[in-house]
Amino acid sequence: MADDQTFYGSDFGALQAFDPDIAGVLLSELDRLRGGLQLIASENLSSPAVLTALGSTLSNKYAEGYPGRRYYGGCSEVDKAETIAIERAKALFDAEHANVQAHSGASANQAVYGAFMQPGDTLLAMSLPMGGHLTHGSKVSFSGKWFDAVGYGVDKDTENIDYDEVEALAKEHRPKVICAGGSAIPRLIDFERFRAIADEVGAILWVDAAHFIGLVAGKAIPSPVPYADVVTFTTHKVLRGPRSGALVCKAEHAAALDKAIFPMMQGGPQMHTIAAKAVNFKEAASPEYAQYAKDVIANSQQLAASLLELGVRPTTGGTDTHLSLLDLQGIGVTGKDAEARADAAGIVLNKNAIPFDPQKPNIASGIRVGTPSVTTQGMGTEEMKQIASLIHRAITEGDADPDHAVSKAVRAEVTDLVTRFPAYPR
Ligand code: DSN
Repeated sequence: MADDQTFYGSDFGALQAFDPDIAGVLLSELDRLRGGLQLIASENLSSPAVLTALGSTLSNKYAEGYPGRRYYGGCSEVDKAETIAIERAKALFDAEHANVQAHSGASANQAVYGAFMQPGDTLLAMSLPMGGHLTHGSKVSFSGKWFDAVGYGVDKDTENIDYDEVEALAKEHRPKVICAGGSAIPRLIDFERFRAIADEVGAILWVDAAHFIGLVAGKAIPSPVPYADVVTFTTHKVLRGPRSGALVCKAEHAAALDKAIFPMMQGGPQMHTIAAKAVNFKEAASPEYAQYAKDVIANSQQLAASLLELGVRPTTGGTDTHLSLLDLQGIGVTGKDAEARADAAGIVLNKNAIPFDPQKPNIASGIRVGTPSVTTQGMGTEEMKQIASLIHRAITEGDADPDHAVSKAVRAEVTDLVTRFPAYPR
C-alpha cells in the first residue's frame, strides 16, 4: 500500500502547488489507468520502487562513458547504480555481457546495426505486416532506408514463422544480420533453428526480445541468450520496469556493442532510468515475479481460448506468450472500429494488422491483446473469461459512442472488475 505521492517521485505536493496543469495530467492519467482494463500487450504497471528511482536526482547527472571510464567528474554514485544494473542483468539472463544504457528498444536495435552493419548491407528480419517491428527494416524507418532489408513472413496455413522461407532467403541474400523477434508474434520462436540458419550463412543472430524478455526473466519460456549473438529488449513490457531498453550479448561482441551505444548512437545515459532498471532486474529475479510470468501466460491463453469460443479467432489458433493477435474478419468488424468500441467501454487495446491482412494498417483486420497489466492487478483465469465476454460484447454490439447503451453496460462491468482488482491500490 502506498500513498499516491509515491508514484510521482519525491514531492508531488510541491509540483501540484507550482504546476497544477501538469500535476493534473499525472493524476488524471492515474485515474485513467485505474478506471479501465489495460490490455495493450506492450504495457505494464511498474512498481512504486521503479517509479521512485525514475523520479530521483540521478536524472541530473551527465555520465557519458561507462563505469570507471566517464567523460565527466562526479560519477562515483551513478557508477554504482550502473554497475549494479549490469551485474543484475547478466545474472538474470545468464549473459556474458550487458549494456544497460539504451534509451529504448529502438536505440538498442540501432546499436546492433552500428556494431555489425555498414549502410547498404543486408538484413533479414520479419516484415512489419507479418508481425515484425519498424526498426527491423521497414521502409519508413532508418533501418529500411540505410540497409537492404529482406523480409520474411509466416506460413499461410499455420500463421507461424516459416523457417524454411527464412533459410531459403538467408541462402539467397547472405545477410550480415538475421533478426528474430517482433511486436505481434503470439508463439514461441525456435531460436535453435535461427542459430542453425545464421551459422549456415555466416550471419550474426540478433534476437529482439522486447516483447517476451519478461517471460524469459521469469523462466516461463525458453531463453534466446544461449543462441543469439545479441539480444535487445525493452524493460517496460512484461518485464515491468521503466520505459527503456537494454541488451545482452556474447563477450566477443561486448566492445563493438558498447561503442555502438556510446558514442555512436547516444550521448549521456539516463542514470535515473538505469537505476530504475537495476531495481526492476532485482524484482524480476524474485520467485514472485517468476510466478507472475507464468500467470501472464496462463491468463493470455485463457483469454485467447475464451475469445475463440465466442467466435473471435486468435491467429495461429492461440498463444504461448503474453499476447494474442485476433482476426476480426469472421465477425465483420475492423480493427479500427474494434479499438474505438472497446475504448468507449473502458477497454484499452490496439488495432493490429494480421498476417496477409487485406486492410491498410490504419484500419487493420485485427486487434492485439495482452495480459501483463491485468495480471499485475492480480486477475486470474476466471477474470479472463469475463474480459473475453466484455471485449466481445463491446466490439460486436457496442459503439464508439460512450453513451451507447451497450458501451455503458460493459463499462459498468469493467468498473466493477477494476474496483475489485485495482491498478496501484491505495
Ligand atoms: N510499440 C511497441 C509495441 O506496442 O509492440 C513496439 O515497439
